[in-house]
Amino acid sequence: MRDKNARKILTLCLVHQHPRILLGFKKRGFGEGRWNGFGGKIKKEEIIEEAVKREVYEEAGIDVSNINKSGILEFEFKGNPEILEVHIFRSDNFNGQPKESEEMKPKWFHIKKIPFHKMWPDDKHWLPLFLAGKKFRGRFLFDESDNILEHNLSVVKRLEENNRKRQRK
Ligand code: 6OG
Repeated sequence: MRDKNARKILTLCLVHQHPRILLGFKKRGFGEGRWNGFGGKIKKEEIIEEAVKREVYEEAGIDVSNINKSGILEFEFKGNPEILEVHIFRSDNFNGQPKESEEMKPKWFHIKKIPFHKMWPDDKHWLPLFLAGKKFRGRFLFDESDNILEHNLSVVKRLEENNRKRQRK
């Protein structure tokens, strides 16, 4: 057994068309006021790739066809037993025009001008690996003010999935 903590599986997708990347400004909910990729929870009837595509469509109004998993990160907040397991995907093409939704305001950024100071603090650690086309796994522990207390991050050849049953909300 890995752990007894509650685990929430989430998706996060970034469209990377070198040298630009599409981010969304989160207007409400968890991560409000930060730039991030697009994503969220997986519905009961969905496989993870379906959830990735649905979330990108709902939040940015575009269809991503080609998606590849880049990383799996675990996030924990001190004093909270819940583990967020975020599956990060890349896409290099899409159909449609990015448009603002109730949740996100999409915008292209040159990869040299990524607004790290207005993003989750973990992003500056793994986004360079993502942009370099690497696959990675890691874990971040945050305090109550979203500062990183501990972290580890490694490049992996393959992203093996765990066998355990996914716990869904
Ligand atoms: P909803 O709750 O809106 O989905 N997410 C994180 N992304 C980054 N870069 N760092 C974190 O560190 C994150 N925690 C969660 C996953 C939340 C969205 O935010 C991502 C989802 O795409 C703590 O349904």
